Amino acid sequence: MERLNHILELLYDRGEGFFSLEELSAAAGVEPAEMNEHLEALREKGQELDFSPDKGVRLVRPVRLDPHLIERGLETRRIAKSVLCFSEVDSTNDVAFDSVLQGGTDGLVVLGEFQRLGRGRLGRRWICPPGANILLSVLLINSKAALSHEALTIAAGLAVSEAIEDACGLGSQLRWPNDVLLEGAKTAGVLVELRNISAQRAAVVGIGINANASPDPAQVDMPATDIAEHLGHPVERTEVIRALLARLDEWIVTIEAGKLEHLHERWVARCGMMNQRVTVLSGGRRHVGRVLDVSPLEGLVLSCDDGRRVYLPAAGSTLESCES
Ligand code: BT5
Repeated sequence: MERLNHILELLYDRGEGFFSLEELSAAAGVEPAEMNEHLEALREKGQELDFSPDKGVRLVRPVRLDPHLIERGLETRRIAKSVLCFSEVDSTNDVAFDSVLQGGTDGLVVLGEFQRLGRGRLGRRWICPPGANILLSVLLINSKAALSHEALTIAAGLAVSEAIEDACGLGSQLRWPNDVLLEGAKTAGVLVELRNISAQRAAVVGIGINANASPDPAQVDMPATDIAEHLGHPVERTEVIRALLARLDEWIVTIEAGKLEHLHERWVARCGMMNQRVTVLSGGRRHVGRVLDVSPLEGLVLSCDDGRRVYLPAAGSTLESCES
């Protein structure tokens, strides 16, 4: 396995370039006669290989998600010590919760190439074609109470926005409570769920990012886009995921230490909603007013048209409109 990971790493790091079979064998410390067997094993793991009679072999980009390529050299403190990649699941959030009873450890990262029953918030669906995008869940168990639904939701959105900038150089905006937008169209969404499982408090941070494909406009109720559309070329999901895990890890450690001011500041700086007039449906009531703030503890702070000041939690709230 170690040898196979090494070969995968060599091919991945060469990008669009080819390796002759001799050069690859020498770099990996493998007999040339054995190389075909290893390449076949990589194919069985789902990687697509491109063979050229004169140039040799290379990986077809973007590559299939692989735990080794995601984990290697990642310097996180709390999350991503263990990464699992599945071809098909109902929902990565469910896999993360189910793992608690099967010894799944704190910080476990679950990735899926396809979700049969991907979900959004409040019973909505998350739509995603197979093999193109990022469907990721992080399991957090036995956290201190500070790791609240509210703080995790905004931290995850911010981490996605930062990761898109780190890995792709694109600036994105945040729309409370859980959307990341590129030029006003939804590119990513966050679904945080909390459950008690055999006396353990488990939180799962679910994140869907449209990396290389957008949903059919007829299937969504607001404009959607993907990173590749804005870059003008396909995006290597592995790089976005690595940047996301590094950023999310930082924010989780920060909020667990109770340092929420920084999160607040950075979130607000990327959110175009401050002072805007909005309509929010929350807990069955419709609130119309001007946005005063977004608090990592109390949610959206709204100065309502009827003079009331309300605090609307991320869970159970939907932004219906925002007028600039
Ligand atoms: C969200 O819900 O935006 C949270 C999405 C979380 C998805 C991740 S994927 C990994 C993990 N496992 C899961 O099962 N879920 C999480 P919400 O704010 O309710 O937005 C849902 C709405 O966004 C839908 O009703 C559609 O209108 C729209 N939508 C669905 N799929 C979309 C996509 N791929 N891109 C943009 N918009 C989409």
